[in-house]
Amino acid sequence: LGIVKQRTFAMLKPDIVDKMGQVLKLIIQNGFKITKLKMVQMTKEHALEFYAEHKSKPFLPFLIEYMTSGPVIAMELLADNGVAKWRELLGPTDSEQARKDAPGSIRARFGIDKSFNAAHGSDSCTAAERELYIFFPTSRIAQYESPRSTATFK
Ligand code: DGI
Repeated sequence: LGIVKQRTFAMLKPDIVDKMGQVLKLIIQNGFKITKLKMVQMTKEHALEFYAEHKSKPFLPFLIEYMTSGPVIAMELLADNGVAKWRELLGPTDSEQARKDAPGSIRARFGIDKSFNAAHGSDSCTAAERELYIFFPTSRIAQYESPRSTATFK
């Protein structure tokens, strides 16, 4: 049923925070509105909650250590078909694969491999709501809406 404005959760992982200018420019050039943004240092508990679906994976301890190694940039992005559109701009999980299959993607350009892959994106609207709520819990009471965006949030 047509194209719908969607919000999604995006995050720049600790090792690319120093390149945030380049990445934010790319995000804006690709038609996203950045409707929320903050830099935050995740605690171990915070990271474990965020990656709860991976709790039995062998790489979880490594992932938690990486994600808590420095501050991240957490964002709410808004665009037509925003969830899928952001996953597309991100590229495949493994940055080495991304350089083969999606050379213009963020993971191809800024990531290293499947462990250090530059950025995160929600894989569904349900995941986006859960993840946005972890990073922007006050949005439930403040209902912030970007003054530049009159679109209906889905
Ligand atoms: O949704 P994605 O971030 O693309 O991928 P995911 O939900 O399957 O995995 C979450 C993160 O966990 C991913 O961004 C990087 C890390 N990861 C996933 N698979 C592997 C991995 N890390 C290592 N070291 N090995 C993996 O196979």
